[in-house]
Amino acid sequence: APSVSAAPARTFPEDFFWGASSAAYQIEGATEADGRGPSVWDSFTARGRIKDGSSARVACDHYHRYPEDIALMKQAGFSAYRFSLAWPRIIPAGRGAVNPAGLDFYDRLVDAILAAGIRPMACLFHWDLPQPLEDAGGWRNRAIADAFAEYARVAVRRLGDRVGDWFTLNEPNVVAINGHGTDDHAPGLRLGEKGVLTVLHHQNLAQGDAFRAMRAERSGLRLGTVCNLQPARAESDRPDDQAAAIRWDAVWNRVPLDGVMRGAVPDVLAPWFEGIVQPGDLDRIRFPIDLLGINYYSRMTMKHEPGRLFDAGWGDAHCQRWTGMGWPVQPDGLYDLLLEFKQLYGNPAVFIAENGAAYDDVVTPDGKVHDAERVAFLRDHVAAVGRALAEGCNVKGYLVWSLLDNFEWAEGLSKRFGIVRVDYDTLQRIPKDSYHWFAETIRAGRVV
Ligand code: GBH
Repeated sequence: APSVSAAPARTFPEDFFWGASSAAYQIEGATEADGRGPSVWDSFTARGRIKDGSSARVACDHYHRYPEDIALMKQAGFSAYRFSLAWPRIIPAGRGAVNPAGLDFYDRLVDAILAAGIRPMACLFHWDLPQPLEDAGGWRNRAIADAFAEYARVAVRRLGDRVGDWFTLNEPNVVAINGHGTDDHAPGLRLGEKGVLTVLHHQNLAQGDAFRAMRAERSGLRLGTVCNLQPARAESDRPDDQAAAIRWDAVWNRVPLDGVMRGAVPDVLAPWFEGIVQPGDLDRIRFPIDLLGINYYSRMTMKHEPGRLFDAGWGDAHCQRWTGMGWPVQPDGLYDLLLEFKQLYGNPAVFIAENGAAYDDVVTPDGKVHDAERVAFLRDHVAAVGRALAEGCNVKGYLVWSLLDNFEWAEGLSKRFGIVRVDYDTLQRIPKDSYHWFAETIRAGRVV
């Protein structure tokens, strides 16, 4: 007799896309191959700023091993993959001469992704700024907008026939704040509030120019950007803590979002923006994007703390669960953020462009990684996305950070975010339990 038991219902629609995100500098290695120029992260590393003393010189050697990595994606049933293009491979001096060998690599990569039946999503800037541009003032210099738009045009000209989804920046707030405010990311500056907002504003300008350059170069592309959004809470009801949380929310979340979505800067930051925004800038910054990538890791709990940027410091999150980065585990923050975004910005299409966690994984004697904490983290966050979908949020996909363990910026190789372990001695890939869990969830279309 035919079985009467039906499979449990899907919670995610058939066309919901699943996969992973990565960044060129974190996985490729081959930093001196085929005419690549130096980036600010090579300089930062050379200055001894990576905590475990490691470098990205080899990293996952994805530059040579991408076929194996794409096979892992295919096996897990990925329908999408977001990666970044290395500006220093494509235009080694940041502006001017194009390096054909750099473009050739992405050409091969894109063809391999497509051959695996996966949708390639390209991001133009995931932090590896060409060092010669930094020497010319980097993001502090308004003129960088021109160089970025030119780079965008070059990339789309070569790859736009096969890559339909283009993203400009990854987390401009982290570049501005960690790179130019608190000094823990390249280029390693402490510029104060005005400098941080200048760097944010110039990224917004460069992004606006790049959108228009890409649109002019080729029609029919889906254009978007990727923001790290962390809902901000005050540590207490005290008015000065509340005000600090509002200021920090404005810097962290609103400047990037209100820039592109509304062509606006938050009122609460007006005193610091004095002299930075020139006539016409806001029209250049605003752009009707097709798809917004949201990176979510946790909420922010802020308090009034004089002497810190914008007089805002990190408060006690009152959380019971923490990742190996010391970040609180707050899946409800993702649900709240998606609902708030829907309400504030009119429910445009979004996807989760990054979400994941580092833990101290252990390899068992038989070569397995039972990363139960990562499985729980991902399960809770995917479930939060499912609840937001059920509330009508326009979420199109979910990409995990990351497929592979990789070069975690200032933390070096010591922090592992992958659902696949990378043995940095042999470069062998070992799928963790979380990889198998993710594949199962993709197949079922619901959290398993
Ligand atoms: C992303 O940035 C990057 O895009 C990616 O390259 C990186 O490898 C990945 O995440 C993992 O780090 O102090 O507890 O409030 C992450 C940006 C900003 C996320 C700060 C965590 C602070 C958490 N991060 N945020 S907490």
